[in-house]
Amino acid sequence: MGPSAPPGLPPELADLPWELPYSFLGLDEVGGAFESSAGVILPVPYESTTSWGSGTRRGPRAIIESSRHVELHDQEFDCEPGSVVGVHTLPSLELTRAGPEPAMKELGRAYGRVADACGDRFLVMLGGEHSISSPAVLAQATRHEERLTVLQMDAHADLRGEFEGTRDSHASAMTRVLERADVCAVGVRGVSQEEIDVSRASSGSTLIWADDMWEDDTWMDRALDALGPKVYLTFDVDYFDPSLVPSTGTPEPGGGDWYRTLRFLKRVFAERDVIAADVVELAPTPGLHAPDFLVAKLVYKIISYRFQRRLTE
Ligand SMILES: [Mn+2]
Repeated sequence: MGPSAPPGLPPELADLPWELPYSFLGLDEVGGAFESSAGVILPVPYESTTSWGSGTRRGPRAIIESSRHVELHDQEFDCEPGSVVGVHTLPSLELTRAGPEPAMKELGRAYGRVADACGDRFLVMLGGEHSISSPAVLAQATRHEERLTVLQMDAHADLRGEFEGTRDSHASAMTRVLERADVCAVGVRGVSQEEIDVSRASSGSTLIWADDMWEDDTWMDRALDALGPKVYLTFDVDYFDPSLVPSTGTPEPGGGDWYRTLRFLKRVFAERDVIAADVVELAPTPGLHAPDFLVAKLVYKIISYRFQRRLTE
């Protein structure tokens, strides 16, 4: 059988020009086998409380679809990180529609079981709206003795007590997390006075303003100083300038660019133990592929940086 022949196919059809498998990077049963993969993708197309633009439930599919067209070769590492480390794509988790609270409970339990099954593998959850991050962080927090730091790449602080009647909103995602972990938010440029007050009153909260990211790179040192040894990375794609990623619910002008962001992430992964990650809030725009592709490549870079030592050996 050819390397990308769909599983279960009659052998006499194996040599037909089948498309790449529907999986992250289009890896086949061999390159993306769970057993041998160091990276695992968990799609969670959950959307319930998005306040303005919607469509994040289509995010995971757009990221995976785009990732099939990303070049496996990475010139930074001069190899194919995806082939070297292996990336397995799980099926999408379909959470209950009975409301935000039962859905987040269900996700917390499911995520915990996935994390257990993954063991040392690096788990990357794809959203979906940002509220899915807190059950994942809380599940990871119970699995590590040291207090985690959440590195939150985001235009927003998400520190509201509750938003539109629910504490399980994307806008209060980090309020719940702060009870169990420290949070360093990078790229922030759209916050309420209430959120600034919450952050200032909490020793575990650090805000790195997008406004401070342009003169020089000293913000990278301040962010790294705020990170403990174990880090959970949550990446809300509205962190990026909307000229790069307009496909998101609450786009804010300013924000991260591509190379500066990669430089920072590479340092974070080199200098801290990043135990898991999520990438959320992509709301694909029909006919506009560049943002989907950027986010797919970002996820690939995140996985590559996680294993940068292995790739440069
Ligand atoms: Mn945001």
